[in-house]
Amino acid sequence: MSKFPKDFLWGVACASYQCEGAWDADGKGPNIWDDFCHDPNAENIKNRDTGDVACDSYHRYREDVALMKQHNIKAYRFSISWARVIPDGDGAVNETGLRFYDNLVDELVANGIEPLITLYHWDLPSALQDKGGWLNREIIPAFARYAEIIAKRFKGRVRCFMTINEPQCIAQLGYGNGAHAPGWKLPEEKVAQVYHNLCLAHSAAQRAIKAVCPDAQVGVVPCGSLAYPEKDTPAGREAAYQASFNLNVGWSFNIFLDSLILHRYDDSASDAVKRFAATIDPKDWELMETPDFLGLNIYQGFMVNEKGEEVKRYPGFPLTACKWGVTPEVLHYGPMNIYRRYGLPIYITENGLSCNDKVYLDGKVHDAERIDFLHRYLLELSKAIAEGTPVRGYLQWSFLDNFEWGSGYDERFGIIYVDYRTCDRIPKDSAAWYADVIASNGEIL
Ligand code: GBH
Repeated sequence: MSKFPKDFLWGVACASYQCEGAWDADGKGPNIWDDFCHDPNAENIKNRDTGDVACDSYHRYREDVALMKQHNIKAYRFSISWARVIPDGDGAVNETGLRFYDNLVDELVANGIEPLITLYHWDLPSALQDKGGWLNREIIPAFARYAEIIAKRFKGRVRCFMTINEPQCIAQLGYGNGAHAPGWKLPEEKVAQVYHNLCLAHSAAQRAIKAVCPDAQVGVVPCGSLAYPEKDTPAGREAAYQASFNLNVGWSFNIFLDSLILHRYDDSASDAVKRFAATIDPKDWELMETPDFLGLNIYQGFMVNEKGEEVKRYPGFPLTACKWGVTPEVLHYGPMNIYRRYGLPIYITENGLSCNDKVYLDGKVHDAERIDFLHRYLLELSKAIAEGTPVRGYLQWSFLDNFEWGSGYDERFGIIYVDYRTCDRIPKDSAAWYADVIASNGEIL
């Protein structure tokens, strides 16, 4: 018997700024990542890399979809560049930009690949940032209008919409420590305001999409740290659950999801967050929309003992190229614990790793490390499913090597290698392996 349900959605993911290129083509407006990368006064990105060309997916999407089809991919999660569709964020629609996504969706559907749309994967139109970006509540109606425009256009062709990718990164990296665009460094209470506005924006967008497409599934895609137990005992599991939802660990899923779904910040919140929470207009809680599903981006977790204390990694612990821990257990306990807390169906919307991939003497890209990583993580995910967690799909990050934000092109997460000198694509060994996993619905694992 397969370890995965029979209609399990096997796919891949990517995001507009990271792969499209064509940064100023066909009427697209500037966005905060264009500005952040082009900033003449600061080296915000490794090697001053930019997404100007990236993988040139804007022009090569047909080739990409053909490659997906060749590899049995059933679903493609991509994001829409808001400024390509509405150059200033809340004004006129750029029909040419919208047509690019039309063509992409048609190409996917024609090839039997389900399109999953993310509305916002970090590339805010610059004109909206000039008005305060996610710190200003005026962004909420602008985001809802954008969602409505997209829903109208893709009604009947797209079943699954995701509003916001990783509110945690937007708030903490964009507005907290400034590592990501727009590069703002604000005090914690302001960052809490950003989180709150993101919850309200998700909710307004969800309502807008549902009004147009009542049958659509609308989700949101948070991230954060998740714990897994040192020992698989009841006490160990409980400790991992508690440690995963401590608001004070820095990166937490629940700083966003508790307020969105449970309408509260619990006692583990920092004083600054508590001060902000006390200022929330109680009517705001009534505006929060529970998503139909949660998209989880999960890369690594941390181990805790039965007392809930973090267990330090041993010397020489397995790491990926960008030094993230290889902790497959997080795909077992992570989704289980998120389900226990929120009770919503789950898609793993991102999981994968960067490797120091290169073209070998034989012209191929041998990424045994990626195959081993994905194999281990998928086996652990199957345990969560066996224990009753409703995981509907798994989207590997990423299909193509692409622009990895502050790390530029130094990190390669793809199952397809991209030679950035030519934008040529070379499927890595992991792509063939993943094709076999999909063809067998995970049976070969
Ligand atoms: C995602 O970000 C992005 O959505 C995607 O665009 C990006 O290319 C991809 O991942 C690869 O980086 O993991 O416990 O240390 C993930 C960014 C999420 C990394 C939170 C750090 C901190 C918690 N991050 N994470 S933990």
